[in-house]
Amino acid sequence: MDNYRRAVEAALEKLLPPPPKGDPAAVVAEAMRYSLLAGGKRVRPVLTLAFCQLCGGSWRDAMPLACAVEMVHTYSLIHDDLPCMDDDDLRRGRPTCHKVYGEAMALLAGDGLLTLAFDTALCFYDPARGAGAARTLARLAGYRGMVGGQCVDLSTQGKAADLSLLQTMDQGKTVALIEAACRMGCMAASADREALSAASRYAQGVGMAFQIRDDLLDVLGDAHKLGKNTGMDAARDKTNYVSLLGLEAAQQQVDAYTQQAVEALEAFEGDSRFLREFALSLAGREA
Ligand code: GRG
Repeated sequence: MDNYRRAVEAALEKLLPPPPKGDPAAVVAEAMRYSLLAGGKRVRPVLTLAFCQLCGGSWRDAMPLACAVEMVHTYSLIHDDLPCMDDDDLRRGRPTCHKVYGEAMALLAGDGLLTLAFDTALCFYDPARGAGAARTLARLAGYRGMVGGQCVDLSTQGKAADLSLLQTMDQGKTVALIEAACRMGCMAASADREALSAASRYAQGVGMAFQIRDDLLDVLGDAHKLGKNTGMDAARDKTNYVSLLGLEAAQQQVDAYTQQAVEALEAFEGDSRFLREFALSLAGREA
């Protein structure tokens, strides 16, 4: 885990170096770096690297695809924190991008990261595989994936939502990008269809568990450890798994989805111990 994370940090720094003096895009580049290099758990890029390794590739080869997913994720966090969305002032343990650079620049920093993500994915050493992976990322991050989930989220604010609507929202907002991360790792290793669909099943389990654990941490978590404010769903009158099911049943759902992810790994011949442990550790995460 530490190896993967360290390598991701180094690769991101290289892909988005400090702007040279006099660069007309210096402010937006600094705002992009401010959010991208602020830490974060790097869950999505680690999944890309680990799936590449599991499918018989060398994880280092998947690095551009891993970085592309993290760039899309960071753009979504910057935009999600804007006053027109969730209006948050703390992210990754720092003031949010718009608090430091202003709303217009934060919007552009998100746009800059989203487009840099595709530039990066398309620089994969095998152009056909790079294009295929970029398409997967576009589809799952787009209006039928993460963007669509965010629309459902906005529409539920202040209104009652049932379990089925919550699932639709979380499939888009959270699972879709995690699925992109897992599938892109398989694609980097030229894995077959069976592997891709098992990676999607793993992502469904881990993604739903990750989101429900996030709902639990919003109630039980420590804002300092999380690097973001807690109690936000209740303050915004948003329905989530905890408000619908209660704490205990919500954690049971986390464990059930995690088990589903672990079972999906049986389809792979390679050594899946890392991805198994990763899923289990996310189910009990504190941050
Ligand atoms: C603005 C298009 C657009 C989408 C926003 C990602 C997102 C959709 C909203 C952020 C809020 C949220 C709770 C999303 C669900 C996914 C999630 C739990 C994101 C936080 O991811 P972590 O915990 O964050 O991996 P770090 O900072 O560790 O990378």
